[in-house]
Amino acid sequence: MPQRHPALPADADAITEEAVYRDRRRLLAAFGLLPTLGLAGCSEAAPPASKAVVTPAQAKSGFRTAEEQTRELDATTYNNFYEFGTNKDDPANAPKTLRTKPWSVAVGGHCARPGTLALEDLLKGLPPQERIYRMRCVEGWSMVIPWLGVPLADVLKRFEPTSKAKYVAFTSLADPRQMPGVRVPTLDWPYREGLRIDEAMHPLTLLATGMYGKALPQQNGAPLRLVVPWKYGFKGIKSIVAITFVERMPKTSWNMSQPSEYGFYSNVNPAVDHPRWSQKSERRIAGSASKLFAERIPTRPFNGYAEQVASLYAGMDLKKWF
Ligand SMILES: Nc1nc2c(c(=O)[nH]1)N[C@H]1C(S)=C(S)[C@@H](COP(=O)(O)O)O[C@H]1N2
Ligand SMILES: [Mo]
Repeated sequence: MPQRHPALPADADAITEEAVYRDRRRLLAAFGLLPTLGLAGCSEAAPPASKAVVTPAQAKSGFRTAEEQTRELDATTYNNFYEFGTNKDDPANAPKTLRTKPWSVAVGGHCARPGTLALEDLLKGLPPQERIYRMRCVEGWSMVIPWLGVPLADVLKRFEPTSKAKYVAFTSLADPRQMPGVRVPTLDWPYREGLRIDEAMHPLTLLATGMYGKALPQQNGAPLRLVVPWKYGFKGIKSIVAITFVERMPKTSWNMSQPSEYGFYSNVNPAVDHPRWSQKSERRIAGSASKLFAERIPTRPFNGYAEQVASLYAGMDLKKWF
């Protein structure tokens, strides 16, 4: 177990991150066996519709950061991908059983052109762009990762969503033959995530196919995963097989598992503590700082992307819509 680093601020004393992580797993053991618990996860009321405006220049200023990057070795060996086990090194150590070729994605719901497409066709004509984003896990650690991918908006527009498409729901593969963790009811499989349509269409929202100049490794969500840099890492659903335009706020896995602890929005917010730990600071795993020696730094609203995304939430009480 890592020792508490001397650079820890006082507010981090309440609970060590290792304890947070063990606690998250213990809760899963207690509640994950009850798949119907998810009922409380869907919010009934509709949030205010946003009138967000983000200029191309504003958006672009978030596409990269000069902050020290996380070493590829750390980003590919310290993972959360419960379909391959709940220990941080389980996903990297798992046999390479995920068959990513061929891979197809079913796109449907409220759109004029639904269809199931081979991954190559889904991304046809959209060259991968590099985005260097901060990623902040709800557990209190963060990384800076160079992704390769395409703006989710460019993909979604091809399906011509209708005015009923208020949200976008995403589903991961859940095949016990390819993903050993799916044989264990740690979550109500398949892993599910969702975004409001304007969040999905935001220029920062990336459908990633690679990282560090290469294709995504299995443990990071090959062959296709979501990256939403202003939200907690669990919104970045991996190994996506379905994208659905829906009218109502979709169910999302961590919210289904623990509705009082993980909201639908899950915007990074140092002012809203997790019920069991502070979110004011984070352990930055970057540069020479490995997972064992990373120092804590302050967590920023919207993970430092407030200039680009705060307008999406104008008029919303971010304590209520957490
Ligand atoms: N399908 C699926 N997607 C997932 C997860 C998961 O367990 N299953 N974990 C999430 C969490 S909690 C985080 S922090 C990120 C971690 O991404 P990384 O391992 O590539 O850093 O993936 C997210 N996407
Ligand atoms: Mo996470």
